[in-house]
Amino acid sequence: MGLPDHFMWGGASAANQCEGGISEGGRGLANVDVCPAGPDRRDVITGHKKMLRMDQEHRYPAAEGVDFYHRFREDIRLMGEMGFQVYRMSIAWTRIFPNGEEETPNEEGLLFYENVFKECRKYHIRPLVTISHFDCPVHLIEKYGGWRDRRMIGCYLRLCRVLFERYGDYVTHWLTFNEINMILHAPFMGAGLCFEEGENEEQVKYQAAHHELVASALAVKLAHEINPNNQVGCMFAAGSAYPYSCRPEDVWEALLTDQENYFFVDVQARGYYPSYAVKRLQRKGVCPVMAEGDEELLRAYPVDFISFSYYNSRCIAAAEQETAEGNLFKSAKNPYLTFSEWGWPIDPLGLRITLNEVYDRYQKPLFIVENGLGALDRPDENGCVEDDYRIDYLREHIRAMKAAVEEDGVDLMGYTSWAPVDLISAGTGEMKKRYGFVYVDKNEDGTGTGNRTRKKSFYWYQKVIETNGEVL
Ligand code: BGP
Repeated sequence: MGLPDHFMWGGASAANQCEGGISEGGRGLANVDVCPAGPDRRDVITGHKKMLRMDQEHRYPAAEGVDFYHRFREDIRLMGEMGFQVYRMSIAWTRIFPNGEEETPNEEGLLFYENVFKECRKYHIRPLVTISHFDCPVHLIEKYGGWRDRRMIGCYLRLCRVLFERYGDYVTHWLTFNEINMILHAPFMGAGLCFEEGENEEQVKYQAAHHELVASALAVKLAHEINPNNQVGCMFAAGSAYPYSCRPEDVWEALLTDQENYFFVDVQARGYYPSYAVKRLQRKGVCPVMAEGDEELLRAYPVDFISFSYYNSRCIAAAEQETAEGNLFKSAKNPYLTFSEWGWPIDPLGLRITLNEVYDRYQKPLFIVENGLGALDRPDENGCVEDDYRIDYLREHIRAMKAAVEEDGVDLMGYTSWAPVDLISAGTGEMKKRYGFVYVDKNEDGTGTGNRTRKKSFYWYQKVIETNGEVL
């Protein structure tokens, strides 16, 4: 019993939420840079408010992030101290191709990530690289309208080729798109989509999704061609949909919600559009236009493994119910659960349920690449953060994960919690919604020293890793 020896422990972050330095090193402007903090954020990330430049009235938290761009050595040293075996991170596309379609990549950007990988190597930390974590050059949004245009596939593959060729010595594990199903809920973040008045949004989203799915399959092909040791995974925002009651109508609605999310993985892992999706897209008149050969490509290059984020389960009712928040979208309030300070359900058993469901469905190795608690941390007079609430959350989720592996036989490659060092929230743009084992002295208005301090959970997680999950 116990987790396998090769199980990988670590943490996960995203370039736009931690790096900052957006006008350094020749970097170009990206969609995530122009997502402001505050009340307009929601409309911007959903594509309903077009804002492709920064203005004076808003604050743009990605501009500074938590300064990983300058402090990565310190941050990776802290990860090393916790015993990380894997660090999931993402590449800022515009550091490599500032406008997305230059002939040659930007050497300064390439060097930055090379240095990051070298630093990881010092501590025997293996990078797991998300090629696009809510990331799209603004130039490509202006020119092509983001992923609604098929030409995005070529731009993305140009990035992939450079990454696979340049970093072959450092990286063998890749994820094509972060939370690919979020294109339905945050289409500007997920695909650089801004909607025009009166257009059929669903059609645009599924067309863009199709392009990302083809790009993902072609990335798998390319990764394997360049280095047969490369392993490429998909990544989706998971969390099983529970029926609000045993009323068949509730069960049916829950099934539809699950299918909406599994659709993406069905294509990436099984290699074809599932029949339920074909029928539904046809009925709604929103079938994506496919090019000749797309279906063959999808079939020929499924992913090697499946990764996902899990923060909460969802609860679905056919009739109107009180709602609860959750990772980027709301669902009915589950009366049996407690909730985080941001109103997200807390459901550790839901992780075991999700792991079983996903493994049953695909029979491919899984990787939990995000899980954690966004909470307000209050340092005491000595600057210490006693984050027992975070430890409790993680402990229960890791227990549930272990049960799925040890008792249910789920094949799980590893676990990377979100996020080792505090960073900017994707959903709200807030700094005060913290996930880290390491506290960053930075306030909501951007003030603070940026200094890093170990929280109580830092030492707890260190022990968890040291004992391969035996001491929780
Ligand atoms: C996922 C994203 C992450 C991350 C996380 C937590 O959707 O992949 O980028 O931020 O959720 O969400 P939030 O930052 O909104 O609390």
